[in-house]
Amino acid sequence: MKIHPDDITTFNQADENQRAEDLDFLTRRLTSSGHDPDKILDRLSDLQIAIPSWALGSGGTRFGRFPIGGQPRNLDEKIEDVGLLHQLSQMAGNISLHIPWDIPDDTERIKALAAEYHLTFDAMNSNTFQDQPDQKLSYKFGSLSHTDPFVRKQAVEHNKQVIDYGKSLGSKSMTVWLADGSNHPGQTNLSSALKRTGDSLAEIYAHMPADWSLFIEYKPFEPYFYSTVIPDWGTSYLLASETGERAYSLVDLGHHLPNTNIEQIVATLISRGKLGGFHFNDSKYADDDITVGSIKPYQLFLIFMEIIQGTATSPHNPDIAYMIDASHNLKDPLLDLLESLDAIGLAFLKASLIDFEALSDAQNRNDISRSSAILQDAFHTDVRPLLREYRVRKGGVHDPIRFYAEHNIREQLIRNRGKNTLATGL
Ligand SMILES: [Mn+2]
Repeated sequence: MKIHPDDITTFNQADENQRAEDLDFLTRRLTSSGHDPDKILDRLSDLQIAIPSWALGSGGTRFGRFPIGGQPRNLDEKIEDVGLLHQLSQMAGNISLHIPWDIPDDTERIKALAAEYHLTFDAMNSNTFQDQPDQKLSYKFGSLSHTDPFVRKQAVEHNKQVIDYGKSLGSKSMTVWLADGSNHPGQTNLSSALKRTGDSLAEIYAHMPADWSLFIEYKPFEPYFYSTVIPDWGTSYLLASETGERAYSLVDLGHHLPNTNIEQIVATLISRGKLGGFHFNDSKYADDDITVGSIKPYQLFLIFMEIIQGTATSPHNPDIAYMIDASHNLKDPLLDLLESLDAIGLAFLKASLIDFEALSDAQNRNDISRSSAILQDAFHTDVRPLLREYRVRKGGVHDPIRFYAEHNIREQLIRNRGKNTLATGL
């Protein structure tokens, strides 16, 4: 669905004066403390967040699924939905495809359709965590780490095929999230499984074009509950280092045990030029995949602090590929993604306000209370006027969540697509 520019203008004009007043107040504050709001907005413009093709429908749990109407029925409609998110928020200019859930029937046509919505293809995602109906060998006991060389070969071939689809769509990277693991002590030889995984990754890496990057995602547990072959950033870093220069670690916020200091992991990986991708979500207990910033907004702010600080000082770091990796069991997925985009934008803007020079000075003097005052000052600044201004300047709406509700977008989608639709995904 494309929103008519007149509707955007009318919506934005409604409270233009109030917004101008709010922005003026914030701009004066920022300018007086040495910030250039225009520069900050330019950097926000570079922060485009990929939306994965599986996040647009209702997810479920292993206990049940409660679908909502108007879900995208095919890849065309998924692109349409990401296009809508981008048109409203101006922050979601990429789509991340999952194969085989979203195999493009005609890559040229799909590429052209995405371009119509000003979207490009971000990292491709492979799937060896479930068996497909036409699949010869099962992944029940693993894929890239499997004891049987024929299963490993099948899994490697699948990953190569995903790269080929990505090549024809203009993607430049591949994310491997490997579910392989075990449920019982003694079920697998842990070090042999890791060795086999490294060998399989090397084959996938060798298939990538020279300008591609490989992202290696880690996760401590689930779907398996005793061991996971790539459980943590250390193992991911080890594999990335051994696989090659263009292999990087990927940090998914939900893939950590409770209370892990994720911002420190981010800092460490960036310092070694090995943070390639980042998956946003939030969680209370485990990999809950809920709305970004809804539980731990301060953690998100601290992560952006490390990203801004780290990428400015680490010369070898690649552009980080950002994606929202959430699933939506109760909320309207599109609304939830808009909320997540808001949270990301706000955390980034707040972290941009940190006075890094003063912070470094305070750190060198071991002035702890000054350091924390600098962070608190940035974190508690209401930067919403700046985010609204960014969107209006770029042709989006100042408040995508309100626009979505007021224009009854879900009702329109249900009218166009039907009430009983099911999107591919989990
Ligand atoms: Mn992820």
